[in-house]
Amino acid sequence: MSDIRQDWSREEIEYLFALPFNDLLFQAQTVHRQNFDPNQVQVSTLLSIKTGACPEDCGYCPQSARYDTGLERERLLPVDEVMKAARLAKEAGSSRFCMGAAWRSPKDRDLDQVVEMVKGVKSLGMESCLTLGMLSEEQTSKLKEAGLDYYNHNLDTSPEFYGSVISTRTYQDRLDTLQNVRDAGINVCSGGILGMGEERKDRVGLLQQLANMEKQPESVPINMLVQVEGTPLHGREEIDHFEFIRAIAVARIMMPASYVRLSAGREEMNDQMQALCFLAGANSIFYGEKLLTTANPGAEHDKALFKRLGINIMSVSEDSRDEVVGDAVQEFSYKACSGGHHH
Ligand code: SAM
Ligand code: DTB
Ligand code: SF4
Repeated sequence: MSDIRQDWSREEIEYLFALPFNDLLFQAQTVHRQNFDPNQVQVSTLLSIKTGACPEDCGYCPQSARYDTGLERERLLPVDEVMKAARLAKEAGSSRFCMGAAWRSPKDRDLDQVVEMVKGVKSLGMESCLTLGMLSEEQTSKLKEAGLDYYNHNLDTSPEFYGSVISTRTYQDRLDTLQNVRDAGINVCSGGILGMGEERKDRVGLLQQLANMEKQPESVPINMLVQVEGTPLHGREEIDHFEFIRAIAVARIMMPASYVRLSAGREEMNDQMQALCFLAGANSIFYGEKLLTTANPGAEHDKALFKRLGINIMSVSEDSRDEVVGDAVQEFSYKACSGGHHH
């Protein structure tokens, strides 16, 4: 296993970003192999449990009430409807079910209903994940008690660029929620969005914030902005795909034991681009034809891609950080050499 460092300077991160592409990918893949089975990818399925009419003003988001994006708003879904979707996700091979709500933060009565959803998902033998906005200490302990495995709350970008994307909550608000999640003993899922018009120094700043946290997030989603008409960020210049792959590689090197998730934006990526992201150390994706409100590649397409690349989907029991390091890696190399899984 690689050493985990939490004292990354901006200069060091800039240096990684500026490496020749092949050197950077080689280094990232080397770190990746020291910590994970390189041919295994964790898959999570998303469901929007409460859609639209959000009071926040996140400039990228189709769910903000401030932007006319043509999105139909929906109330908090009933528990049985959520369970139906979770069962389908499990049948499709997903090991984690992630439920998202367009809230600034959950109200207590709503949280009780969400607690039932978490218990339901757990009863299927799946891992549970939520993203509901800001959480207090009291709320995180309630969710921990319910058995919640992961909480997603993104820093989105660098502290410097943040203010030009969101004004209704501060960077510090986000760090506070992440601290509450960490203190409650829930796994942290936190990452950001690239392609919002930020510069490389902002991508550097985001990764520095994530890697230098008191404990690195277990899961780091790297989203490529999904441009939605009506949002302020619609029409921003797209990020160069090689720069995106570089960011994945740098995240992998800086956070060697974290799952780096190739998140939103895969609809705009061809198979070769995604293959390079996996080579750069991404080892998790969202699986299923919808993210929260926008399109994602269908499960059939992803299955076909994985087959072409020789990638295996991680099962629920394998989806645990302890089992994919050390011995598991050794055992896998042996299997690979014996040709057992080759077509
Ligand atoms: N409302 C909660 C919150 O923002 O804390 C939870 C749901 S919110 C939709 C979850 C995350 O999705 C955001 O933090 C953002 O990083 C990501 N996201 C939202 N819209 C996006 C878009 N158009 N493209 C890429 N990522 C997006
Ligand atoms: C994350 O980082 N990406 C996911 C999940 N966390 C909640 C959300 C992506 C949303 C993309 C826009 C949409 O579908 O509404
Ligand atoms: Fe609301 Fe979350 Fe969208 Fe921001 S990202 S507008 S908080 S749903």
